[in-house]
Amino acid sequence: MQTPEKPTPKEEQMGMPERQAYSLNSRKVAEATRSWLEKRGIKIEEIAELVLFLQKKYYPGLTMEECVHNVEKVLEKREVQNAVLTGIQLDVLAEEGKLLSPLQEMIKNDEGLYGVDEILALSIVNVYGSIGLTNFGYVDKLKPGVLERLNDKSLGPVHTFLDDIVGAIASAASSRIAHNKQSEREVEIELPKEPGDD
Ligand SMILES: [Ca+2]
Repeated sequence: MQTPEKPTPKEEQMGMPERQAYSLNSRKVAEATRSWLEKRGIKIEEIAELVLFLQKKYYPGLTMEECVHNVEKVLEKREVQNAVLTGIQLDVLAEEGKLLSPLQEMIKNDEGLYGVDEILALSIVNVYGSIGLTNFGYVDKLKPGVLERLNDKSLGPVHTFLDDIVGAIASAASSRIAHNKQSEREVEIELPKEPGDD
């Protein structure tokens, strides 16, 4: 709910009306994230397939269902939602020719020396710690599954930011799995608790 903010003394002096305070609607941000990924042709299952590709050699019993669940958990994070919305917005604006030159041409042509797309994606990778970084580099190099499609420039749409974002979400979900599997293992072998472990 937005509540009007009291005008500052200066505004009152100038006869300005009460302002609407900005307040963030978290649910809206989460919904917009899901809906923009979908509009840009990305299915959660495709990201989950990348996770399975990255993790199956470490956890042979890992299921697609677990991968989907971990992708969903990553997408609940605000840092992730912020990066998704920012990157997709820039892709869309570049596609429509609405950015200012020379940024317009750089993003449209996925200029090799640009690199801000990768930097933005790192804010997703870092959510579950630096172990996601290795996976991020790995998928960026191999471009398996959905990443191959996103990198095919002949198809038309601009995905300069989206390819890194999708790779980053898969990498973060992989880190989340690794962290959780480690905790499960520690419970299984009943490691003695250290003081203050609870
Ligand atoms: Ca890129």
